[in-house]
This record gives sequence, C-alpha cells and structure tokens, in this order.
Amino acid sequence: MALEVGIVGLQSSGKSMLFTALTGARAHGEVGMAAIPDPRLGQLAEVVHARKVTPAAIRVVEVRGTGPELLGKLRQVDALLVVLDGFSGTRVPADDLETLGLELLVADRDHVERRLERVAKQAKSGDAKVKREADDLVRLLAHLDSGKTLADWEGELPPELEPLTRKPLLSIVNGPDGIDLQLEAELSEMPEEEAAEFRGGGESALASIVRRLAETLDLITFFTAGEKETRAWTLRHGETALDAAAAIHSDIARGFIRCEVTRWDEFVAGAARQRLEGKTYVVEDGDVLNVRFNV
Ligand SMILES: Nc1nc2c(ncn2[C@@H]2O[C@H](COP(=O)(O)OP(=O)(O)OP(=O)(O)O)[C@@H](O)[C@H]2O)c(=O)[nH]1
Ligand SMILES: [Mg+2]
Repeated sequence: MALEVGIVGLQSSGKSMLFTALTGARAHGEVGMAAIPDPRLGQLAEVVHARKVTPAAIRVVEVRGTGPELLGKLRQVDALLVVLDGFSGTRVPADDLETLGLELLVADRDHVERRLERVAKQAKSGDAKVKREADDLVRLLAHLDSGKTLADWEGELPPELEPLTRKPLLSIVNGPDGIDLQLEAELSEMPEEEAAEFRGGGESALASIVRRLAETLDLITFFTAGEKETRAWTLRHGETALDAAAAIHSDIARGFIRCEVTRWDEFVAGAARQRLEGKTYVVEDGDVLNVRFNV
C-alpha cells in the first residue's frame, strides 16, 4: 500500500541511474523501494532497544521511454519524478521539461481515444451510464484536440481515466546544477560511513529528493516503537487511526479497539503522556501509535 512514484525522462537523461540510486535495485525498468530518511526513527529505536529498524518507503517505478504505451504504465502512480539531462551539456533542461510535458499530454490524449473506442462499443448495448461516459469522452477528446489540456477541463473526469497530466510532478536536473547522479551512484557503492564523510555531514541529494516527494504527496509519518521492530509508516495528511491500523495490517484494522498515542519527542525524552484515541482520530506527523486490537 506504499505510495508510488514513476520516473520519467527523455532518453539517456539518467532515469536508470536515479532508479538505482534511490532504490539500490540493480534491475532496471522495474519496481523498487526508496526508504524515506527520518532521524526521529533512530532515536525511537534506541529508546526501546529495537532489534530491527524499518524506515517508511515509497515505491519507485521506472519506464524506459516516453511513448503513450510506456507512459501508460504510470497511470496508477501517485506522482511523477522527471529527470532532466543537465550533465551532457547538449540539452536545455527547461526545454526538455516542456517536451516531456507534451509527451504526457499526447499519452493522455491517446488514452482518452482508446477508452472512447472501448466505451463507444459498450454503449451500443444501451446502458445509460456507459452512454454518458462515451458522450463525455467525445467532448473531452475534442477539448484536447483543440490544444487544451486535461488540467483545464472543467467537468468531472471519468474516474478510470487517471490522467498523467494531473499527477503531482517533481523535476530534478541531473548535473552540477542539480543532483549529480553519477556521483550519487559512486557514493552508494561505498560503505555508508565513507559516503557520509564525503558529504561532509550534509543530507544526501537523494534523501532530499525523497523528502520533497513525501511533501509533494502530502505525507505524514507515524511510528510504531517495539523492541522486536521499530518502524516508520506513512499516511496521507488527514488520515485516521483506522487508516494507520490498516497500513500496518488489515487484521489490526478489523479488530481495532483503540489506539495509544504518544508524541515522538516525548517518547524519546521518556516523558510520554499517552492518550487513548478511537478509530476516527486524525493522525499527526510524529505520532507514536500502539493499536490495541483483538483478533
Ligand atoms: N557524467 C555524467 N553522466 C551521467 C550522469 N547521469 C547519467 N549519466 C550517463 O548517461 C547515460 C544514460 O544514463 P541512464 O541512467 O542509463 O539514462 P536513462 O534515462 O535510463 O536512459 P534510457 O533508459 O536509455 O532512456 C549513462 O551512460 C550514464 O553513465 C551524470 O550525472 N553525469
Ligand atoms: Mg534507463
């Protein structure tokens, strides 16, 4: 249930390098997990002498081109991460970003057209709802073909459409003016301590990307602090204790009784004031939760 981000970019912009740098995964063009760095987690783990520490993570997918078919694989992702070539000296990143925007637009238009073909066939059966969607799609296609975007479509969109051009988008320039992926790749091969020394104590560029992503996705982090495992989890801003329980395990959500809530800093300071909350409690960033449940 982790949120998902899709890496897109023009050819040889550094997508695979970014994917590997973020996820540590070698296999390109696949799916990997990027850990969200959070200094609070280590402090909590120390307090409870956790034997295992697990950061929250975002799922990362790389697609290997920009055609409609490949970009179509990204319809399910929650955000797009655009990589722009700023290292070769042969590209203008701002122009490439514009080109990519057009590719996304084309992919969305293609998607609307395909869906219309399918829905129009089904509409022949006379189902009113399907007929209405077909009519909507005809108008939507005309809207796109007049040079407008899905973003300036006023009506509701069919929920199945999941347009790429409406997803939150974060772009990074790969090169000296942005993040140097070549360097990051080399650092990721080093033992952690050496890499940290090289960075002079600063946050890694990758950590800052992941953090920006988490912001773009409007994520908050909550913790579970146990000796067996201390772990960070993400929720969308505004989600509840029941959502938190579901993120941990569906059984825990099903058997939810109530939830003990402590602020992470009070927990670390050993001055925890524990509150009992119910299913509808809106989880806050930094909450340490202990869900009481029966199975
Ligand atoms: N000097 C330098 N070279 C880089 C950098 N990032 C990527 N490269 C090189 O650029 C080439 C393409 O990098 P990839 O990560 O494979 O790019 P990609 O976007 O996945 O490419 P395709 O999947 O083929 O579209 C590789 O030869 C990299 O070594 C960088 O920051 N600096
Ligand atoms: Mg690649």
